[in-house]
Amino acid sequence: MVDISSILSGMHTDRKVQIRGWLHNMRSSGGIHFLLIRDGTGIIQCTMKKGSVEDRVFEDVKGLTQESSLEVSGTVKEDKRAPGGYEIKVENLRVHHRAEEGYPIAKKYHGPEFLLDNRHLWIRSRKMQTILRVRAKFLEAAREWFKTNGFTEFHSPTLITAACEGGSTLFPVKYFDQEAYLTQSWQLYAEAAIASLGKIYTIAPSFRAERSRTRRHLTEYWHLEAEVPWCDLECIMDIQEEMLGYVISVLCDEMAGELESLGRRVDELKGMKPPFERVTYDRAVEMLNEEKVDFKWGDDLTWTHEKILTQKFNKPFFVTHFPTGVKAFYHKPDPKRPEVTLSADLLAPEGYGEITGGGQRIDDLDELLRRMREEGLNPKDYEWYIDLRRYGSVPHSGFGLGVERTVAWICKLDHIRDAVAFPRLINRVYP
Ligand code: NSS
Repeated sequence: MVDISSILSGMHTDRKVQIRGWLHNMRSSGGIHFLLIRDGTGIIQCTMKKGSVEDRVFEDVKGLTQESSLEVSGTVKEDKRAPGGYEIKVENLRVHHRAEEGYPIAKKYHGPEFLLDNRHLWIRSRKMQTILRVRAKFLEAAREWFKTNGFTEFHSPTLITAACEGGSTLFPVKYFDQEAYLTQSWQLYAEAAIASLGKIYTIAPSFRAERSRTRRHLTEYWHLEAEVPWCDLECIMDIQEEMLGYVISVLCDEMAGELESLGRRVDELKGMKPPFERVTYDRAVEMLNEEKVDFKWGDDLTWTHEKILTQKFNKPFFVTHFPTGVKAFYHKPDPKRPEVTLSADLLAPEGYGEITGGGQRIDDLDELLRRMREEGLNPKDYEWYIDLRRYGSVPHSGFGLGVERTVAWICKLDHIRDAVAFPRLINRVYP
Protein backbone atom coordinates (compact mmCIF):
# COMPACT_ATOMS: atom_id res chain seq x y z
CA MET A 1 0.00 0.00 0.00
CA VAL A 2 1.46 3.41 -0.91
CA ASP A 3 0.46 7.06 -0.40
CA ILE A 4 -0.73 8.96 -3.46
CA SER A 5 1.73 11.73 -2.59
CA SER A 6 4.64 9.34 -3.07
CA ILE A 7 3.31 8.41 -6.53
CA LEU A 8 3.01 12.10 -7.44
CA SER A 9 6.59 12.68 -6.35
CA GLY A 10 7.71 10.13 -8.94
CA MET A 11 8.78 7.38 -6.54
CA HIS A 12 6.81 4.54 -8.15
CA THR A 13 6.88 5.29 -11.88
CA ASP A 14 6.36 2.15 -14.04
CA ARG A 15 5.89 0.06 -10.89
CA LYS A 16 2.90 -1.82 -9.57
CA VAL A 17 1.23 -0.14 -6.61
CA GLN A 18 -1.81 -0.49 -4.41
CA ILE A 19 -3.68 2.54 -3.03
CA ARG A 20 -6.72 3.08 -0.81
CA GLY A 21 -8.97 6.09 -0.83
CA TRP A 22 -12.25 7.75 -1.73
CA LEU A 23 -13.77 8.28 -5.17
CA HIS A 24 -13.58 12.02 -5.66
CA ASN A 25 -15.02 12.08 -9.15
CA MET A 26 -15.57 9.79 -12.11
CA ARG A 27 -16.30 9.95 -15.82
CA SER A 28 -16.39 7.32 -18.52
CA SER A 29 -15.80 7.58 -22.23
CA GLY A 30 -15.04 5.15 -25.07
CA GLY A 31 -14.71 2.05 -22.90
CA ILE A 32 -12.48 3.78 -20.31
CA HIS A 33 -13.38 4.81 -16.76
CA PHE A 34 -11.44 7.78 -15.41
CA LEU A 35 -11.52 7.72 -11.63
CA LEU A 36 -10.10 10.50 -9.48
CA ILE A 37 -9.10 8.97 -6.16
CA ARG A 38 -8.18 10.83 -3.01
CA ASP A 39 -6.40 9.33 -0.01
CA GLY A 40 -5.66 12.30 2.27
CA THR A 41 -2.13 12.74 0.92
CA GLY A 42 -3.09 13.62 -2.64
CA ILE A 43 -5.39 12.94 -5.55
CA ILE A 44 -4.63 10.82 -8.62
CA GLN A 45 -6.30 9.81 -11.84
CA CYS A 46 -6.83 6.08 -12.28
CA THR A 47 -7.79 4.79 -15.72
CA MET A 48 -9.59 1.51 -16.17
CA LYS A 49 -9.82 0.08 -19.69
CA LYS A 50 -12.40 -2.49 -20.66
CA GLY A 51 -10.46 -5.73 -21.04
CA SER A 52 -7.62 -4.75 -18.70
CA VAL A 53 -9.63 -5.84 -15.67
CA GLU A 54 -12.15 -8.63 -15.20
CA ASP A 55 -15.49 -7.75 -16.86
CA ARG A 56 -17.23 -8.00 -13.48
CA VAL A 57 -14.95 -5.32 -12.05
CA PHE A 58 -15.44 -3.04 -15.06
CA GLU A 59 -19.24 -3.36 -14.82
CA ASP A 60 -19.13 -2.80 -11.06
CA VAL A 61 -17.42 0.54 -11.47
CA LYS A 62 -20.06 1.82 -13.92
CA GLY A 63 -22.54 2.92 -11.30
CA LEU A 64 -20.00 3.73 -8.62
CA THR A 65 -21.05 6.66 -6.46
CA GLN A 66 -18.90 9.61 -5.45
CA GLU A 67 -17.17 9.16 -2.06
CA SER A 68 -17.26 5.35 -2.24
CA SER A 69 -14.18 3.96 -0.53
CA LEU A 70 -11.94 1.76 -2.65
CA GLU A 71 -8.77 -0.20 -2.98
CA VAL A 72 -7.04 -0.04 -6.36
CA SER A 73 -4.03 -1.82 -7.76
CA GLY A 74 -2.27 -1.06 -11.00
CA THR A 75 0.83 0.32 -12.68
CA VAL A 76 1.99 3.93 -12.34
CA LYS A 77 2.62 5.82 -15.59
CA GLU A 78 3.89 9.31 -16.10
CA ASP A 79 1.31 11.23 -18.16
CA LYS A 80 1.51 14.97 -18.68
CA ARG A 81 -2.24 15.11 -19.46
CA ALA A 82 -3.23 13.68 -16.08
CA PRO A 83 -3.77 16.12 -13.20
CA GLY A 84 -0.57 15.88 -11.14
CA GLY A 85 1.37 14.36 -14.07
CA TYR A 86 0.91 10.67 -13.13
CA GLU A 87 -1.84 8.11 -13.44
CA ILE A 88 -2.50 4.54 -12.43
CA LYS A 89 -3.49 2.00 -15.09
CA VAL A 90 -5.92 -0.03 -13.03
CA GLU A 91 -5.53 -3.81 -12.95
CA ASN A 92 -7.88 -4.50 -10.06
CA LEU A 93 -10.33 -2.59 -7.92
CA ARG A 94 -12.21 -3.54 -4.79
CA VAL A 95 -15.10 -1.46 -3.45
CA HIS A 96 -14.84 -1.30 0.31
CA HIS A 97 -17.97 0.79 0.87
CA ARG A 98 -20.40 1.91 -1.79
CA ALA A 99 -21.50 5.43 -0.83
CA GLU A 100 -25.20 6.20 -0.86
CA GLU A 101 -26.65 8.06 -3.82
CA GLY A 102 -27.17 11.78 -3.43
CA TYR A 103 -23.94 13.01 -1.81
CA PRO A 104 -25.16 16.37 -0.47
CA ILE A 105 -22.31 18.37 -1.97
CA ALA A 106 -22.87 18.55 -5.69
CA LYS A 107 -20.86 20.23 -8.40
CA LYS A 108 -22.89 23.42 -8.25
CA TYR A 109 -22.94 26.59 -6.18
CA HIS A 110 -23.83 26.08 -2.53
CA GLY A 111 -24.34 28.97 -0.12
CA PRO A 112 -22.02 29.37 2.89
CA GLU A 113 -24.68 28.29 5.43
CA PHE A 114 -25.31 25.05 3.51
CA LEU A 115 -21.59 24.33 3.43
CA LEU A 116 -21.31 25.05 7.16
CA ASP A 117 -24.25 22.71 7.89
CA ASN A 118 -22.43 20.07 5.85
CA ARG A 119 -18.98 20.90 7.12
CA HIS A 120 -18.32 17.24 8.02
CA LEU A 121 -18.43 16.54 4.27
CA TRP A 122 -17.21 19.88 2.94
CA ILE A 123 -13.81 19.38 4.61
CA ARG A 124 -13.23 16.75 1.90
CA SER A 125 -13.25 19.49 -0.77
CA ARG A 126 -9.98 20.45 -2.42
CA LYS A 127 -10.16 23.95 -1.00
CA MET A 128 -10.62 22.80 2.59
CA GLN A 129 -8.02 20.04 2.27
CA THR A 130 -5.52 22.58 0.99
CA ILE A 131 -6.20 25.10 3.75
CA LEU A 132 -6.04 22.43 6.44
CA ARG A 133 -2.69 21.24 5.10
CA VAL A 134 -1.28 24.76 5.03
CA ARG A 135 -2.55 25.24 8.59
CA ALA A 136 -0.87 22.02 9.73
CA LYS A 137 2.40 23.03 8.06
CA PHE A 138 2.16 26.49 9.64
CA LEU A 139 1.97 24.95 13.12
CA GLU A 140 4.64 22.36 12.34
CA ALA A 141 7.06 25.11 11.24
CA ALA A 142 6.22 27.25 14.28
CA ARG A 143 6.93 24.31 16.62
CA GLU A 144 10.19 23.70 14.79
CA TRP A 145 11.20 27.34 15.27
CA PHE A 146 10.42 27.25 18.99
CA LYS A 147 12.33 24.01 19.40
CA THR A 148 15.39 25.30 17.57
CA ASN A 149 15.35 28.46 19.66
CA GLY A 150 15.27 26.76 23.04
CA PHE A 151 11.58 27.11 23.97
CA THR A 152 9.76 24.39 25.94
CA GLU A 153 6.12 23.59 25.21
CA PHE A 154 3.96 24.24 28.26
CA HIS A 155 0.24 23.59 28.83
CA SER A 156 -2.11 25.65 30.98
CA PRO A 157 -5.63 24.75 32.18
CA THR A 158 -8.69 25.38 30.03
CA LEU A 159 -11.01 25.75 33.03
CA ILE A 160 -10.09 28.88 34.92
CA THR A 161 -11.53 31.25 37.51
CA ALA A 162 -10.25 34.72 36.60
CA ALA A 163 -10.26 36.74 33.39
CA CYS A 164 -7.09 37.54 31.49
CA GLU A 165 -8.64 39.68 28.76
CA GLY A 166 -11.63 41.29 30.45
CA GLY A 167 -14.83 39.82 31.86
CA SER A 168 -17.13 40.65 28.95
CA THR A 169 -15.90 37.83 26.71
CA LEU A 170 -15.71 35.05 29.32
CA PHE A 171 -17.68 31.86 28.74
CA PRO A 172 -19.06 30.67 32.07
CA VAL A 173 -19.04 26.95 32.84
CA LYS A 174 -20.87 25.29 35.71
CA TYR A 175 -18.09 23.67 37.71
CA PHE A 176 -19.92 21.55 40.30
CA ASP A 177 -21.09 24.12 42.87
CA GLN A 178 -18.88 26.87 41.59
CA GLU A 179 -18.70 29.02 38.48
CA ALA A 180 -15.63 28.64 36.28
CA TYR A 181 -14.79 29.96 32.81
CA LEU A 182 -13.19 28.79 29.60
CA THR A 183 -9.73 30.26 29.17
CA GLN A 184 -9.13 33.31 26.97
CA SER A 185 -5.35 32.92 27.01
CA TRP A 186 -2.70 30.82 28.74
CA GLN A 187 -0.85 33.99 29.73
CA LEU A 188 -1.33 34.27 33.48
CA TYR A 189 -0.28 30.63 33.95
CA ALA A 190 2.59 31.11 31.52
CA GLU A 191 3.88 33.94 33.69
CA ALA A 192 4.02 31.43 36.56
CA ALA A 193 5.72 28.79 34.41
CA ILE A 194 8.63 30.91 33.14
CA ALA A 195 10.16 30.72 36.64
CA SER A 196 10.09 26.95 36.22
CA LEU A 197 10.92 26.39 32.55
CA GLY A 198 12.34 29.63 31.15
CA LYS A 199 11.23 30.39 27.57
CA ILE A 200 7.94 28.64 26.81
CA TYR A 201 5.25 28.39 24.12
CA THR A 202 1.90 26.74 23.57
CA ILE A 203 -0.55 26.01 20.77
CA ALA A 204 -3.99 25.51 22.31
CA PRO A 205 -7.64 26.60 22.03
CA SER A 206 -8.79 29.88 23.55
CA PHE A 207 -12.39 30.95 23.97
CA ARG A 208 -14.08 34.33 23.60
CA ALA A 209 -17.79 34.94 24.05
CA GLU A 210 -17.61 37.51 21.26
CA ARG A 211 -20.95 38.90 20.22
CA SER A 212 -19.33 40.22 17.05
CA ARG A 213 -20.40 38.79 13.73
CA THR A 214 -17.31 39.65 11.71
CA ARG A 215 -14.96 37.98 9.28
CA ARG A 216 -12.29 37.72 11.95
CA HIS A 217 -13.97 36.51 15.16
CA LEU A 218 -14.45 32.96 16.28
CA THR A 219 -15.74 32.00 19.72
CA GLU A 220 -13.20 29.16 19.89
CA TYR A 221 -9.85 29.73 18.21
CA TRP A 222 -6.35 28.28 18.35
CA HIS A 223 -3.89 30.44 20.13
CA LEU A 224 -0.14 30.25 19.63
CA GLU A 225 1.43 31.94 22.64
CA ALA A 226 4.92 32.48 23.99
CA GLU A 227 6.24 33.91 27.26
CA VAL A 228 9.86 34.87 27.86
CA PRO A 229 11.69 35.90 31.06
CA TRP A 230 14.30 38.72 30.94
CA CYS A 231 12.68 40.02 27.77
CA ASP A 232 11.37 43.53 27.06
CA LEU A 233 9.01 44.90 24.43
CA GLU A 234 11.66 45.11 21.69
CA CYS A 235 12.78 41.56 22.45
CA ILE A 236 9.27 40.10 22.18
CA MET A 237 8.72 41.90 18.88
CA ASP A 238 12.01 40.48 17.57
CA ILE A 239 10.86 36.98 18.57
CA GLN A 240 7.52 37.34 16.75
CA GLU A 241 9.24 38.68 13.68
CA GLU A 242 11.79 35.88 13.51
CA MET A 243 9.26 33.16 14.20
CA LEU A 244 6.76 34.42 11.63
CA GLY A 245 9.51 35.12 9.10
CA TYR A 246 10.69 31.51 9.43
CA VAL A 247 7.17 30.06 9.16
CA ILE A 248 6.43 32.11 6.04
CA SER A 249 9.66 31.01 4.37
CA VAL A 250 8.84 27.34 5.09
CA LEU A 251 5.35 27.77 3.66
CA CYS A 252 6.70 29.47 0.53
CA ASP A 253 9.20 26.63 0.03
CA GLU A 254 7.03 23.67 0.88
CA MET A 255 3.46 24.76 0.15
CA ALA A 256 3.89 26.92 -2.95
CA GLY A 257 1.44 24.93 -5.09
CA GLU A 258 -1.18 24.88 -2.35
CA LEU A 259 -0.89 28.61 -1.70
CA GLU A 260 -1.09 29.49 -5.39
CA SER A 261 -4.18 27.30 -5.77
CA LEU A 262 -5.84 29.36 -3.03
CA GLY A 263 -5.04 32.60 -4.84
CA ARG A 264 -2.04 33.60 -2.73
CA ARG A 265 0.91 34.53 -4.89
CA VAL A 266 4.06 33.05 -3.40
CA ASP A 267 6.38 35.79 -4.67
CA GLU A 268 4.10 38.30 -2.93
CA LEU A 269 4.26 36.34 0.33
CA LYS A 270 8.03 35.93 0.04
CA GLY A 271 8.30 39.71 -0.06
CA MET A 272 6.55 39.97 3.31
CA LYS A 273 9.65 38.96 5.23
CA PRO A 274 11.05 40.76 8.30
CA PRO A 275 11.99 43.32 9.44
CA PHE A 276 8.45 44.49 10.18
CA GLU A 277 8.01 48.20 10.71
CA ARG A 278 7.23 49.38 14.25
CA VAL A 279 4.77 52.27 14.36
CA THR A 280 3.68 53.87 17.62
CA TYR A 281 0.02 54.23 18.45
CA ASP A 282 0.59 58.03 18.42
CA ARG A 283 1.78 57.81 14.82
CA ALA A 284 -1.13 55.51 13.91
CA VAL A 285 -3.55 58.16 15.22
CA GLU A 286 -1.84 60.76 13.01
CA MET A 287 -2.04 58.45 10.02
CA LEU A 288 -5.77 57.97 10.57
CA ASN A 289 -6.33 61.70 10.98
CA GLU A 290 -4.38 62.34 7.78
CA GLU A 291 -6.94 60.08 6.11
CA LYS A 292 -9.69 62.30 7.61
CA VAL A 293 -10.85 59.52 9.92
CA ASP A 294 -12.44 60.80 13.12
CA PHE A 295 -10.23 59.01 15.64
CA LYS A 296 -9.18 60.50 18.96
CA TRP A 297 -6.08 59.64 21.00
CA GLY A 298 -7.24 57.11 23.59
CA ASP A 299 -9.75 55.30 21.34
CA ASP A 300 -9.16 51.62 20.63
CA LEU A 301 -8.36 50.56 17.09
CA THR A 302 -11.29 48.69 15.57
CA TRP A 303 -11.20 46.61 12.44
CA THR A 304 -12.26 49.60 10.32
CA HIS A 305 -9.30 51.62 11.56
CA GLU A 306 -6.88 48.73 11.19
CA LYS A 307 -8.08 48.20 7.63
CA ILE A 308 -7.19 51.77 6.72
CA LEU A 309 -3.76 51.46 8.34
CA THR A 310 -3.01 48.15 6.61
CA GLN A 311 -3.42 49.84 3.23
CA LYS A 312 -0.29 51.84 3.98
CA PHE A 313 1.97 48.79 4.39
CA ASN A 314 2.78 45.88 2.12
CA LYS A 315 3.91 43.56 4.88
CA PRO A 316 3.01 42.97 8.53
CA PHE A 317 3.75 45.86 10.91
CA PHE A 318 3.60 46.44 14.64
CA VAL A 319 1.54 49.11 16.35
CA THR A 320 3.19 49.79 19.71
CA HIS A 321 2.62 51.76 22.92
CA PHE A 322 -1.18 51.63 23.16
CA PRO A 323 -2.82 53.85 25.77
CA THR A 324 -3.18 52.23 29.19
CA GLY A 325 -6.95 52.64 28.95
CA VAL A 326 -7.40 50.27 25.98
CA LYS A 327 -5.18 47.44 27.20
CA ALA A 328 -5.68 44.71 29.83
CA PHE A 329 -4.46 45.28 33.41
CA TYR A 330 -1.24 43.26 33.10
CA HIS A 331 0.41 45.52 30.46
CA LYS A 332 3.40 47.40 31.87
CA PRO A 333 2.99 51.19 31.70
CA ASP A 334 5.97 52.84 30.00
CA PRO A 335 8.11 54.21 32.87
CA LYS A 336 8.96 57.24 30.69
CA ARG A 337 5.33 57.91 29.84
CA PRO A 338 2.86 56.00 32.06
CA GLU A 339 -0.20 56.92 29.97
CA VAL A 340 0.97 54.36 27.39
CA THR A 341 1.87 50.70 27.80
CA LEU A 342 4.82 48.64 26.55
CA SER A 343 2.46 46.77 24.24
CA ALA A 344 2.46 45.77 20.58
CA ASP A 345 -0.06 44.29 18.16
CA LEU A 346 1.12 42.86 14.87
CA LEU A 347 -1.16 43.77 11.96
CA ALA A 348 -1.23 41.81 8.71
CA PRO A 349 -1.46 43.80 5.47
CA GLU A 350 -4.15 43.69 2.74
CA GLY A 351 -6.94 44.63 5.12
CA TYR A 352 -6.47 41.65 7.47
CA GLY A 353 -5.37 43.58 10.56
CA GLU A 354 -4.43 42.31 14.03
CA ILE A 355 -2.93 38.83 14.15
CA THR A 356 -0.97 39.05 17.40
CA GLY A 357 -1.23 40.93 20.67
CA GLY A 358 1.29 41.13 23.45
CA GLY A 359 4.06 43.09 25.14
CA GLN A 360 5.86 43.53 28.41
CA ARG A 361 4.10 42.58 31.67
CA ILE A 362 4.03 44.47 34.95
CA ASP A 363 6.68 42.93 37.21
CA ASP A 364 6.30 45.22 40.22
CA LEU A 365 3.89 44.20 43.00
CA ASP A 366 2.56 47.68 43.85
CA GLU A 367 2.14 48.69 40.24
CA LEU A 368 0.19 45.51 39.53
CA LEU A 369 -2.14 46.07 42.51
CA ARG A 370 -2.70 49.68 41.45
CA ARG A 371 -3.56 48.72 37.86
CA MET A 372 -5.92 45.98 39.07
CA ARG A 373 -7.78 48.43 41.27
CA GLU A 374 -7.97 50.94 38.39
CA GLU A 375 -9.53 48.26 36.21
CA GLY A 376 -12.04 47.32 38.92
CA LEU A 377 -10.55 43.85 39.48
CA ASN A 378 -10.53 42.19 42.86
CA PRO A 379 -6.93 41.23 43.81
CA LYS A 380 -8.41 38.31 45.83
CA ASP A 381 -9.33 36.63 42.54
CA TYR A 382 -5.71 36.82 41.42
CA GLU A 383 -3.83 35.92 44.62
CA TRP A 384 -1.57 33.31 43.02
CA TYR A 385 -0.79 35.61 40.08
CA ILE A 386 0.13 38.47 42.41
CA ASP A 387 2.38 36.06 44.34
CA LEU A 388 4.62 35.86 41.27
CA ARG A 389 5.68 39.47 42.00
CA ARG A 390 6.71 38.42 45.53
CA TYR A 391 9.09 35.58 44.71
CA GLY A 392 11.76 36.39 42.16
CA SER A 393 9.94 38.77 39.83
CA VAL A 394 11.76 39.47 36.54
CA PRO A 395 11.07 41.65 33.53
CA HIS A 396 9.17 39.46 31.09
CA SER A 397 7.11 39.65 27.93
CA GLY A 398 4.89 37.49 25.77
CA PHE A 399 2.49 37.44 22.88
CA GLY A 400 -0.49 35.53 21.52
CA LEU A 401 -1.06 34.85 17.83
CA GLY A 402 -4.49 33.94 16.47
CA VAL A 403 -3.81 30.87 14.33
CA GLU A 404 -6.95 31.20 12.21
CA ARG A 405 -6.46 34.91 11.63
CA THR A 406 -2.90 34.30 10.49
CA VAL A 407 -3.81 31.32 8.30
CA ALA A 408 -6.69 33.35 6.78
CA TRP A 409 -4.22 36.08 5.85
CA ILE A 410 -1.53 33.70 4.53
CA CYS A 411 -4.10 31.79 2.44
CA LYS A 412 -5.83 35.04 1.42
CA LEU A 413 -9.24 33.81 2.67
CA ASP A 414 -12.35 36.00 2.75
CA HIS A 415 -13.47 34.75 6.15
CA ILE A 416 -11.78 33.35 9.26
CA ARG A 417 -14.23 30.42 9.40
CA ASP A 418 -12.41 28.68 6.54
CA ALA A 419 -9.12 28.62 8.42
CA VAL A 420 -10.48 25.93 10.78
CA ALA A 421 -12.27 22.65 10.08
CA PHE A 422 -15.29 23.10 12.36
CA PRO A 423 -15.69 26.81 13.11
CA ARG A 424 -17.42 27.98 16.26
CA LEU A 425 -19.27 31.22 15.56
CA ILE A 426 -21.85 33.22 17.47
CA ASN A 427 -24.68 31.32 15.73
CA ARG A 428 -22.95 27.98 15.21
CA VAL A 429 -21.71 25.11 17.39
CA TYR A 430 -22.83 22.35 14.98
CA PRO A 431 -21.51 20.15 13.46
O1 NSS B 1 -6.57 39.32 23.34
S1 NSS B 1 -5.33 39.23 22.61
O2 NSS B 1 -4.99 40.37 21.79
N1 NSS B 1 -4.11 39.01 23.63
C1 NSS B 1 -4.07 38.00 24.52
O3 NSS B 1 -4.94 37.17 24.67
C2 NSS B 1 -2.79 37.89 25.30
N2 NSS B 1 -3.10 37.38 26.64
C3 NSS B 1 -1.85 36.98 24.56
C4 NSS B 1 -0.51 36.86 25.21
O4 NSS B 1 0.14 37.86 25.36
N3 NSS B 1 -0.11 35.66 25.56
O5 NSS B 1 -5.41 37.97 21.69
C5 NSS B 1 -4.27 37.55 20.98
C6 NSS B 1 -4.63 37.19 19.56
C7 NSS B 1 -5.22 38.35 18.74
O6 NSS B 1 -4.19 39.17 18.24
C8 NSS B 1 -5.96 37.62 17.67
O7 NSS B 1 -5.10 37.23 16.62
C9 NSS B 1 -6.44 36.38 18.37
O8 NSS B 1 -5.66 36.21 19.54
N4 NSS B 1 -7.86 36.51 18.75
C10 NSS B 1 -8.87 35.92 18.07
N5 NSS B 1 -8.88 35.15 16.98
C11 NSS B 1 -10.08 34.71 16.53
N6 NSS B 1 -11.26 35.00 17.13
C12 NSS B 1 -11.29 35.78 18.23
N7 NSS B 1 -12.46 36.05 18.80
C13 NSS B 1 -10.05 36.29 18.74
N8 NSS B 1 -9.73 37.06 19.80
C14 NSS B 1 -8.38 37.18 19.77
